[in-house]
This record gives sequence, C-alpha cells and structure tokens, in this order.
Amino acid sequence: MTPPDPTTETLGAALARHGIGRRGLLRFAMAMAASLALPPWVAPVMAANLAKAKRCPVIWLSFQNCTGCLETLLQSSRPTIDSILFDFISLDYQETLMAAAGSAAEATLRDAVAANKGGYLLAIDGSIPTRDGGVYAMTGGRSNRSMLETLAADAKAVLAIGTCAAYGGIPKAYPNPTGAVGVEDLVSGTPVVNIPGCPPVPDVLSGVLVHFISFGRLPALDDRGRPLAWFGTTIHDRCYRRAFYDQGKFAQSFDDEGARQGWCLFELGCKGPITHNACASLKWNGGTSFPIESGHGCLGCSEPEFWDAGSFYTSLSGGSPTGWRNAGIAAAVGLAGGAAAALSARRRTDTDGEEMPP
Ligand code: FSX
Repeated sequence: MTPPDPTTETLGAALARHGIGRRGLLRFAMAMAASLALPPWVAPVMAANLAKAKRCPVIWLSFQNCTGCLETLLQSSRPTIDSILFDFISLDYQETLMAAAGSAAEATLRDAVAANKGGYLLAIDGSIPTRDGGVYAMTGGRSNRSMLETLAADAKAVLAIGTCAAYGGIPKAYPNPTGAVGVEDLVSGTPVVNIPGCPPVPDVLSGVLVHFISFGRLPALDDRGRPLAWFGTTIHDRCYRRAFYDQGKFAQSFDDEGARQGWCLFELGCKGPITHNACASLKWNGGTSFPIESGHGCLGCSEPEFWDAGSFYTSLSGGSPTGWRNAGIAAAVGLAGGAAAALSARRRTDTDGEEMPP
C-alpha cells in the first residue's frame, strides 16, 4: 500500500487511518473547546476544521535549558488523539529528537525554513544568552539570539515553551552570567505566545496547537502573552485545599497533623495565590496529581520572576518574600484578607510591626 503523502493528507484522513472517526474527533473537539473555555457551539466547528486541516510545520529550537520541557511533553499521557496530533504537526527540526547532526542538521534547518517560509510555527524552549554577543550558546557557529531573530521573522507565530523561553527562567537567576532573556525580549513583529512553567503543563501546548490548527490563529492571551484559558486564574483559585484556607486551617510543618489532614500549605510558603497556571485543573501525569496534591507547596515556577523570587519556604504573608512583584504580593494579601475573619485569632505582625493578614 502506498504510504499517504504527509504534505497533502488531511487530519481527518490521518485520524481515520488510526481508527478515529467523526464522532471521536467531535468528542475530542468538545473536550478541547471546554479546556480552552470556548462556548460549546465551537466544538463542531473545531472538529470540522480539524478534519480538513493539513500538517502544520513546526521548527523547534532548544536554547539554554535543562531539556525538562521537551521531556515532559514527550511523556504526555493524555488521549492518544493528542499524540496523533503531535504526529500530525510536521516537526521539521528538533535537535534533540532528530537523527541528523552537524552539517546535515544545519541543512535540514535551512530546508525546513525555505520550504515553509512565512507558514511555520517556531517553538522555542530555553532562554537566550545576550551577553558578549551571545557567545554562551551557539549552534553551527551562530548564536541562539541570531537564530531566534532570523527564524522568528519568517514564522507565523512563536511559541515560547517553558519559563526559560518565556521570561528567562533559571538561566536568568542571579547573577545571570550569560545575560539570559526570554523570547518576548527579543522578538517583535511576530506574535509570541508564552507557555510558562518549569516545566510547562503539556496539555496547554496541545491546546494551543489545536486552536492554531483549527482556526489559524492563537487563542486569547493575557497581558503577559499567556493563553487566558489556562493562565487567567491562579493555582489558589482552583486548589482543592482552598476550603481549608477559607476555614483558616493551615499546616505548620510538612509532617504535622494539619499536613496529614491535607490542610492548606500557605504558611509553609505555597505560592499558589500569586501563581497563574493550570496545574490545579489539568494536573500532571495524565491527571493523576499536582505538587500541592502531593503535599508540597507551589513554587511559582510559571511566574516571570522565577527563580530569584522563590523564597520557597517563606510564607507570602510573613518573613520577606523578596523579589515577588509587589502586585503579586498585594494580590496574595488581598486574598488573605478575604479569609481574615476566619483567621482573626491568628493575626500576626510583619517585620515593621504592622499587622498583616495571614
Ligand atoms: Fe527551563 Fe525547559 Fe525549566 Fe528545564 O526547555 S523551563 S529549566 S524544565 O527545560 O527551559
């Protein structure tokens, strides 16, 4: 049997080859539309568009990172249709995954850009070093910065995958010896979507891709370039321990009776109140759990100031949450204020002696 031509085969035909018919695609579209916070009537339109869509060329460059982003995306265990979608995108260049190396890899990149000029998605993971002409990360004699600026100019959109690519992340941590920055600091004129998280939630990338393949554009973004559907609320807004927060029940150590009872981890330094991400709703490992559900407070890994602003085990309402943006702290204090009545017996003072809500 002649293998299908990947440049002309539609997604509907590709799915049919995998035994997924119209009804299966509609079910998938309904789940995706719900995840994207789109109204139900969008699902049939999305399914019809997906069925007609062709392969979406993606060029993926990895810069200063730990490879955790790619690793987590490869380990995504969500429905097989997701992986079929990942198969369906044409991943034309990805250094870590491709067999080619050296000049053959460089030729692959040149060919992929030439064949898809103006029509590919550029996926970036890792931050970009800018100090000393960008010499701290080079590929084939070109700095990562030069590669990004050249390839972004010919892309339909840039996906900044992970906190490093979005905001600089761990490589940007003090003293930031390489002058690391995020994609948004260097790219203008091409739309950029930030998918932060260290690593990011894999299903968010699937959702962004599905939206782009279905409608030819990115989903709605917030003022930090993040998809609103998943970053429009905080971890705290969706946290299953929220009821304990509202009742003023806080674990005081990771092994006390409160921790055993699943009480709120706010006083142990959880950054859920100022962290925007989908961990509490989509969860990890196929929806099994997320850090707070596993007994550890949120580290705020998807926020722009991660890592330096960590102060991981210092409560937002006590000690010195140095580095977190004032706006974030104000938000946390505001949230804490909402629970003030329940917590009035436990009010405390900050270092200036001023009374603070817990
Ligand atoms: Fe950064 Fe990603 Fe954290 Fe690691 O590519 S967002 S260090 S999980 O690998 O860039």
